Amino acid sequence: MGFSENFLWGAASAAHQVEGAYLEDGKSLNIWDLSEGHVAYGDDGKIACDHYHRYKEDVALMKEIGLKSYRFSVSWARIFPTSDGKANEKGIQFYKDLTNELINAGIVPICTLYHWDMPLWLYELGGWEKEENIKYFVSYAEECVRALSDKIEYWLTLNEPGSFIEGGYDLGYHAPFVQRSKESIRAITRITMLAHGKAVVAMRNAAKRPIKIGCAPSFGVIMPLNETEEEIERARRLTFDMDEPYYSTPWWSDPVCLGKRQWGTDYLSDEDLKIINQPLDFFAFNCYNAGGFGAPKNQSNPRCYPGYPRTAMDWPITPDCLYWGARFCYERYGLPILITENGMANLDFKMMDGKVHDPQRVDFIHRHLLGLRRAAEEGIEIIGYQYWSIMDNFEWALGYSRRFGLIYVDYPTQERVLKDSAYFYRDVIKSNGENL
Ligand code: IFM
Repeated sequence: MGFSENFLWGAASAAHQVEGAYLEDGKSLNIWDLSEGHVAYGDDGKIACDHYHRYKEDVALMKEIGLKSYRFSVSWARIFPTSDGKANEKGIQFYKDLTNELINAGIVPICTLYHWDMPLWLYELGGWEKEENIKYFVSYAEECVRALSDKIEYWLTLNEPGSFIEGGYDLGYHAPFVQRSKESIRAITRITMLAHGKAVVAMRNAAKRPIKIGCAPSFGVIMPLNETEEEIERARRLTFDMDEPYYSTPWWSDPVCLGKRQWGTDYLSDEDLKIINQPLDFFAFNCYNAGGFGAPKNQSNPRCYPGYPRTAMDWPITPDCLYWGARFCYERYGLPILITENGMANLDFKMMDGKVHDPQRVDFIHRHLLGLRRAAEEGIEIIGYQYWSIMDNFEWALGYSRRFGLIYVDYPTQERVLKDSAYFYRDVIKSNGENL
């Protein structure tokens, strides 16, 4: 048995990376709208892929690729442009329209609530650094679910909490571009975990019908160097190792999914854990490669040699990461697996024949899906795979200089061109992965 019958073959995006329309229909500024001086080439997300205006054309392209699902995020500042608690009808309408368009095209919507674009007003009130602000996330989650749960079954609370805390508050290269002490980072971690837990409860209460909820942390699995039991156990242990606690998989997922306190006993109380550890319907994760290439700590790495295959992000290509990631997470968390992001940046351009040939991405997708299919064949319950990204977009601090899309975007004209990988993915979807 390979991929399940209703496997959610999809692709993903995030509001700030594709929408543009940064001040339209009542939207207010978010923390990434003030990225001047922090983004390569002075790029910003004001227009991005203009998806806000072109969503119909984009959904038609998704249909052409044969997507069964599409993961997008809601722009919080479109729904609540100020702190006054009044939802912006025009903002909500956009997501209703997008959802209807998807459903009419036979595409299952998967909605992420927070993909890094905090409203500026909330940041000015202390953002994730103030516990009393949790209520704003809860109201926002409730509002989205009330408005959209008749059509949307799959929900994700936070995208890659490890990345936005590390990038935004520790290293400072992502919005809000600040650097805080380790003590503050612990407080922010606790507050975002509580926000997740409280939102899950509120979402289930607000839903018009039963909904499925997960969270989308990033995951750096450690892969075994061979498949002996001993080596597999070593990799499993290192994957969930607490020696390097910050932003590792269990740092987030053990409290959230197991109700277990990690790296220190002081900052999550028993009461906190009860709030944080809400039942989830699936374990989602974003995975681009294996952390440390699977090498034992402090040892030279046989997998890391000069000229090792890498993407245009300089990230190593480690296709078995999806197999080991799905396997280890399924064993540990016991929930069906949803891959919410996996993909590669490539040096794509439109060629003389007017097409975008991206053999590296075709090969990347092919190899990663073979690993995922192996996991499915071994009985791991996997409900879907979302390629990152549906289209080239605003890659945060790197601006438009990195292209991850299945669809090429020519930014000056906003022309879209399906890349070879989109046609390859279409055939994979058509055969439910049997052609791999
Ligand atoms: O573009 C990002 C996305 O927003 C979050 N996950 C990683 C992607 C590639 O860097």
